[in-house]
Amino acid sequence: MSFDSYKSYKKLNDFAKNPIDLTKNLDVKRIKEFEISAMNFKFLYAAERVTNEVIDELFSLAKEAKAIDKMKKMQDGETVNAIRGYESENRQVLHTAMRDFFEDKNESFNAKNASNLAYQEILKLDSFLKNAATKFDNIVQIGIGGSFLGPKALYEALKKYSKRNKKAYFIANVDPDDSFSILNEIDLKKTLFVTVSKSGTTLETLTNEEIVRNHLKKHGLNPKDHLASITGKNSPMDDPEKYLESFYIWDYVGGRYSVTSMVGAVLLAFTFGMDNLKKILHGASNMDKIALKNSYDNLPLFSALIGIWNRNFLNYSTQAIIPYSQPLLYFPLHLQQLDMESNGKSIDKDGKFINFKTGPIIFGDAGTNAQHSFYQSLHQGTDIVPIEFLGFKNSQYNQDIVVKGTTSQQKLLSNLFAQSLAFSIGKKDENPNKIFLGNRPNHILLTDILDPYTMGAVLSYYEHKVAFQGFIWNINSFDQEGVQLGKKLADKILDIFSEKNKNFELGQAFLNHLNKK
Ligand code: G6Q
Repeated sequence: MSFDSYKSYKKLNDFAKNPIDLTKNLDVKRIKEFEISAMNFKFLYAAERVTNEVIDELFSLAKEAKAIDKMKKMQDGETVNAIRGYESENRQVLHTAMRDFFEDKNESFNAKNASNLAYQEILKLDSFLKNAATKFDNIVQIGIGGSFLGPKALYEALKKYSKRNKKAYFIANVDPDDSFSILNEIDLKKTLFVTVSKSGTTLETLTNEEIVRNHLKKHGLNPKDHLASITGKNSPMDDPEKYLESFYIWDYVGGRYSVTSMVGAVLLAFTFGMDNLKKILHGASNMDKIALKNSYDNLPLFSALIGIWNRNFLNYSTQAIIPYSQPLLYFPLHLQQLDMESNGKSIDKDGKFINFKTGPIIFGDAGTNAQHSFYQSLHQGTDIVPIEFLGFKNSQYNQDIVVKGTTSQQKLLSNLFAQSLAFSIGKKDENPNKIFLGNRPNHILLTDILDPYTMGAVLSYYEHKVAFQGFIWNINSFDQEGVQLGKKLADKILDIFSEKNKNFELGQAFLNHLNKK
């Protein structure tokens, strides 16, 4: 059944004609009541344009769409990455199996899973790092898209937890300035390179690996002693002649969902240690379990429903994600891929074009910095942009000073809360230039501190939020034909560069610009 033919769809549309006016109704009582919590998180949604009736109806919508059943089927390994009746990837979606090693509260790995393929890779990584950690100080991950953005975001987020002298770098873009800026900086003798490509065929990644191999040789080093690969079993990169070790991923782990597989695990364990990797996996796994709960404290489902309310009923086309946390600077970029590549779709799971909106445009930056750039538009622009704020009660380094009566951490959080209120309540003024209309919806995901466990949980929260929205819209959130097209087009135009196909007139027209004086 289509999303827009659910009974709740009609009711929600009626509610949306007259949503609650936050400029009049946001008070202390509402702030206290409009909160759910799970694990170590609070989700504060008083500043969203919802009432209890709207929330109840959104949950009815989720029920009609069988959202939790679908989540369970996904985690149980049903083939949910498919379009019925058409050629499609036709795969299971099992990123949750990459971290399903824990009993609820027990941090140690569960031995009964010892036959699990993912678990075997963890053991392989453990023994590989015992040796690699003594030889290398740096790790350079060569990979792009899903093989880059998530691991980069988590590395930056958790740098504070780095082992002494261990540093990570990333080469993603085929722009030679990306690779050489790093190669010129690092001590090659002390560097482990890991090439990450699930397909083992991505142009940018293979080119950058060649640059690295060439550079190592030029400096008298044997590439084989410095390179490992993370790839699909039997891919062109699964080759013991060329790599110290190959770690495996499987086609049931999508690129943008692969951070907790070996795609992220090798670099994160190298820099932060196996213990911290396990904490990341544990946090993610516990959030996976929350996503199966049939109750309002199913955090990812709640967030997905708020997103659907804003997107489909209040008709907002964008979504800003603003962590008030400098270490999370790169996280919105990962979320942009996760959300937009998963839910930027126009057909349903039966291949029919749909008549409603799907995934919004996602963007973000760290607060308070964002306040000094695009917030102007968010406060007074003609488009309303719903915002998800992330806040942490404590800073990571636990170093701070009191200036004019408050710590920097207090200043950071006060700004977050003040902005949330300003967006929703607005401000009246005689001067039209100083009027803030308010009713700009937002919510806050609040927790204690950005540590490895919490980071894993936040990562999983977003993975499931995106999946829930896809389940409710009945679209396939797990393929990416739009990205595949780019890969094919690049190959075609490269044929012109290599002069195999001089007749490709349009491409040639572009290339002519290179030769013009
Ligand atoms: C992610 C996408 C895409 C992919 C890259 C790299 O979900 O499919 O971003 O991760 O194109 O692909 P490889 O890992 O195969 O090199």
